[in-house]
Amino acid sequence: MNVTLADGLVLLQSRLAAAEQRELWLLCRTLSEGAVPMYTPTVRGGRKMSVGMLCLGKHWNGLTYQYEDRRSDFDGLAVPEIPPRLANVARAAAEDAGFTIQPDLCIMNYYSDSSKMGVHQDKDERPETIAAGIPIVSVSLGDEARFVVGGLSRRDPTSPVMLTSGDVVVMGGPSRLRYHGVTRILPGTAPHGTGPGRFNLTFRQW
Ligand code: MD6
Ligand code: FE
Repeated sequence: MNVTLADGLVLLQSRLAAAEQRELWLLCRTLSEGAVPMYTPTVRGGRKMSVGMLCLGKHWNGLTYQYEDRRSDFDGLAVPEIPPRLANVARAAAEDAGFTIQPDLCIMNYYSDSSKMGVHQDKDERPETIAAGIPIVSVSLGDEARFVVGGLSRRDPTSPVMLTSGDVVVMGGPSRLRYHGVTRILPGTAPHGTGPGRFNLTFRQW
């Protein structure tokens, strides 16, 4: 079921069937344990994030907040391509929400029981992409998460949205720069064949 939460902010509930969730979970786990593995980023200011991260297509550098072809803030390895299977999921979901995206990068984050994501705006993509309202497509797999979404000012109030495995959020148009974050993970809620923990994949057009 598609729920429009605000202009340009669409929640596609149960977008992925159970078998597809399991297939994508396995793909994420395989990628995160591959030759270019998932790692724990240290961000500007020196704090470690509580999530594991693996970028595909382009690497998001947590020290410079810029995208690059090699992980210069970690091990210098070249970034793996986005598997076409994953890019297709993002393109189709965006279309279903009334948007078009050519995803050329994906940030895969792994949440354990205690992981969180502070409230932030996603504004490190090209100014032209952001100005055009080209969306970010977010795919959730595994444990349920309490996602919070606010307005265009950090001071705006936030509302909680529970994201379960197989849900997709499309954030574009006038909602492209909304503040949002993840305040908690609900351990033990992952569907059979996914989990433990949660993968979130955000597909972006640079
Ligand atoms: C998460 N999601 O669900 C974090 N960003 O774990 C995001 O940060 C996000 O869901 C941009 C657009 C949609 C999102
Ligand atoms: Fe985000």
